[in-house]
Amino acid sequence: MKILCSGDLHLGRRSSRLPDGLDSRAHSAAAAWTALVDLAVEQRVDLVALSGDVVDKDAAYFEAFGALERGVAKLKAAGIPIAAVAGNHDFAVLPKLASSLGGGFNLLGRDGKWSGVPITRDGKPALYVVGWSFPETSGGYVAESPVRSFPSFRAPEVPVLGMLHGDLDQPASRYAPVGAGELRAAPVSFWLLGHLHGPKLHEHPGAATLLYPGSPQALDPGETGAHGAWMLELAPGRTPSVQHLPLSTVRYDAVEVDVTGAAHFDEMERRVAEGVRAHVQRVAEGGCGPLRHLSCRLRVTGRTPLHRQIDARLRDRLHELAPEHGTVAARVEKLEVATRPTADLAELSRGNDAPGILAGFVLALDARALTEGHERLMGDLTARAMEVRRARPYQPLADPPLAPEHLRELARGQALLLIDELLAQKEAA
Ligand SMILES: [Mn+2]
Repeated sequence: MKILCSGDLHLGRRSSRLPDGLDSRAHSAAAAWTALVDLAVEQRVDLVALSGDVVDKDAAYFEAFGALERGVAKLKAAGIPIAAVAGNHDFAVLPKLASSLGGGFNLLGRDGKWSGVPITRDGKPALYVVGWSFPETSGGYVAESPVRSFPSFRAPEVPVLGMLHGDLDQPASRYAPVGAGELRAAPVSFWLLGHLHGPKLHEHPGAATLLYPGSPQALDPGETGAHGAWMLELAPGRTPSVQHLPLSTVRYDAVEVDVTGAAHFDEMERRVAEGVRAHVQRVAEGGCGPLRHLSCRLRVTGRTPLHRQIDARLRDRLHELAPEHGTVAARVEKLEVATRPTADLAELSRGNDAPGILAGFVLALDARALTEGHERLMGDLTARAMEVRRARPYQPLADPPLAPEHLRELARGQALLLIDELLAQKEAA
């Protein structure tokens, strides 16, 4: 049995925070659903399974329902049935739609009551699908685990696919909290879950796999990484196999670039450009399907004397940073500068303020020329370090004793951190 799995489509929504000039309809949940349907027909799957939040709560009516209707009609014409459950977004609308979509669209678990449907292949039963939906009257909130009311039934000879929209291992959640343990105790071969927009696969030896397929179209910068659908193959007596198939035209990623040591703007900009370019290349060459737009949240880190000017300088030029690789174009959607200054210790040590005194201490440590005051400080520090070591929780770590070399490194590191902190406070003031 080949089953194309998806969920959290949120039909009616489009990928957010794209640059001006991109056709947002091409980057919509509806467009990804259309691509998913084409894939199902092309791959001659036996079932399309949708784990809830198929339609967004605030959906654009015609975009969502028009696309759903056309996709379902195309699947039906190809003889491919659909199994779906309702989530906390479409608890009210999906049951109504299911009635108008007619046979072939199987909404399971209406009114929060588990129900199942046999799926045949070549006229013979080949799979049993069992599912639970958010009740129409729930308002999108269910505080108890639906698995408590899981029916006791004699496991059929064929594999069983379980479907449910809910929050895994979050007992306090109001969105149908379920435990991995209770799911795996049920006579189900594979669980298709919904609610998380990022894909998540939970495999456990000798027990059912749990899969959050994630939205087929990435919709928000918080939903990083590859998005698509999953091809599941189930056969009696065989371990289920799943494969991620990229479908999203948009991908959101966090990209970090370290500019430590960059002494000139040219060098800093070269490193940033190189970091983003290398990321696009990695993604584009990693098998990214129909991906067109890579939206990056750029974080610049490291120690550099340019520290204070980087933000203004980069922000001005970010629009010029638009590397492409193959069919994928990248843009920086957001910039975070988390660099630190390279403190000039000799310069600092001329001052009589706290950073100056700390800088003098670090220089004295490096030169192994401690003043009397420094010696006293090291003495205090050693005593404090020994006290911490003797504390009960650290007993197992208390051997070997602290070497002077180690203490010096500890003092040096802490002094540098403190200098950074003090300078940052001065800057912010
Ligand atoms: Mn949800």
